[in-house]
Amino acid sequence: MSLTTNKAVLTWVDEMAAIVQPDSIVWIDGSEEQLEELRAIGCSTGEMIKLNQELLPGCYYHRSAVNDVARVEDRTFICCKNKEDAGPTNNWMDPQEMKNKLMGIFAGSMKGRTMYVIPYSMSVIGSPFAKYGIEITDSIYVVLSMAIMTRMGKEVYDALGDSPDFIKGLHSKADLDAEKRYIVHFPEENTIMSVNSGYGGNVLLGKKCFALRIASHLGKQENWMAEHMLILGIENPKGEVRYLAAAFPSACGKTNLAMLIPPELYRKKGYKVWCVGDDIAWIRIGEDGRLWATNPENGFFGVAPGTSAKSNPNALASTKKNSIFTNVVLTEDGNVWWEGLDKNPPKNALNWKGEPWDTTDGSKGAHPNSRFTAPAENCPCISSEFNNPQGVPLSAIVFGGRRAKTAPLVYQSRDWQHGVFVGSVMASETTAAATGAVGVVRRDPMAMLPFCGYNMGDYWQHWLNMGEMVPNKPKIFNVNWFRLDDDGNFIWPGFGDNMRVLEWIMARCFDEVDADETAIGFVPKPEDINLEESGVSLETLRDLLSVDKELWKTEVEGIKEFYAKFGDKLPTALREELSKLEENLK
Ligand code: OXD
Ligand code: MN
Repeated sequence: MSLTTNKAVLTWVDEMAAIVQPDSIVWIDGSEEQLEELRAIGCSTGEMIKLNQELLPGCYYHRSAVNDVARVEDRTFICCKNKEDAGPTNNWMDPQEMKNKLMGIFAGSMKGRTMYVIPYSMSVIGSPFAKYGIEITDSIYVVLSMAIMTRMGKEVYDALGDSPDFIKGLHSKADLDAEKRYIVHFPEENTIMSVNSGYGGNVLLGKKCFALRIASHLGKQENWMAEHMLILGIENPKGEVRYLAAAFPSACGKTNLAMLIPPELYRKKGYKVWCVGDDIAWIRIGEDGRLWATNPENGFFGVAPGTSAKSNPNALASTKKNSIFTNVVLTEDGNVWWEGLDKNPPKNALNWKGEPWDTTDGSKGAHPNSRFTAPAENCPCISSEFNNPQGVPLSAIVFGGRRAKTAPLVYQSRDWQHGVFVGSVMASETTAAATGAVGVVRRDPMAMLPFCGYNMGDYWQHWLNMGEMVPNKPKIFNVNWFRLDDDGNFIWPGFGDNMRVLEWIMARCFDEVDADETAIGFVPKPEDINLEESGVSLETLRDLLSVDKELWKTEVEGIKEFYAKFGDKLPTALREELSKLEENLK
């Protein structure tokens, strides 16, 4: 029975059902009874495996197909009417042509299956940030995961009322045929279609597809921002909490930073770090003229390998109940394991493919992109403001990447416009750490390269415009935890010690500390970074903060080449900033 009388919802669900032809339709209401029923069905078909409920209460296991374990950027499309609106960094196809192609693939794809209709909200239902979506899917794994990752259930229909203002998402696993796998966005129609995949990043449509690609396009029209950023609060010994949002490309430790545990010396003084979000920030202008941010998600979809009691105890604790594990090792006693969890790989376990797995053969037990899907409320350091409908006020925005030599440990932009420039040229290098060889530079502006739902040049202009609209702007910084010495070793300890840098960033935001101006922006006076009990000498810190003009001249050439792709869409302000940098390096 449908749970709504909303005509736009009913008509769209009817139309989609006529195409995919399911045997039956189930309207998801979000109740525990219904979810429990779906878990039982999922377990009976093998789609889900119930884990040891004493060790991991409420936890389940899932495997995706062997050819379907990651986001597929080459098969991800932005289909707007004009190709130029998608820009040089997105795949594009004419919307009608794409729909014709997709309809051929979706036709009859749910024959013999049940179609689930999931109502969900990104952000707290009814809050100024909230946007609603409906996802149609033939996967129980998707329903159960959406129940963790979003605010899901019939309250969404109550909030939506008669409005046609919701994001339509159609997903079918179809045959899991990699050649016919498509993740497609129609930003002008608020529609997402995903087919032939069952991997979370491609099928939990609230996440990258809606909360970043579609939402970035909405934000441009409605004067707000959807960003690939973590949000955290730093509580100082006076009990004041100051917030920052930070963007890093995938695999730069975003979840670790979001859940950072300060070094003992800071904890003793009363410092705490609170996690508001680990992946996505929606940012709006508050009535007080500041930028306010919320995490639109309700859970974490984190990479399992490398997550341990040492690297990220908060993330690990988050997975101990009501979580779903995908493509990790399944142990004999219904527990889970992955590389980097501890040094005791289990015996008689099954690897991510479901095969008996023996550590002596040298193969990995968990897929490197295996995941946990965990409720945010499980996180020991979740912010008390996580559910605040107004979000949290941002004092700082931080960009970062993985650079072997070029970028110093931290620097501050001179102003908002310069900060947008710093974000627009963000990059990571693939480093062969063992040999110290420096790899290829991949530009990933604002960490949004795979997630911006429109022309990146227009997106930068939107950032610049937002700066004009916000009287009380956050300060913009860049960090690099990954500087290498000549032998290829990391110089900065990272992890909890990154707190020392965050402390300086906040001190700058509140005019509590001075800085040195360099060609690229402001860097800390070395004595202003607290090195007590860090094992890092002042000499090493000086080195970490140094700006090598010759390397930056090479960087300028790389930026010019990258910017050239955007033609007329490159905002003049960014062209100016590049000239300024070039001038400063003379
Ligand atoms: C993610 C990503 O999965 O950025 O969050 O790839
Ligand atoms: Mn991400």
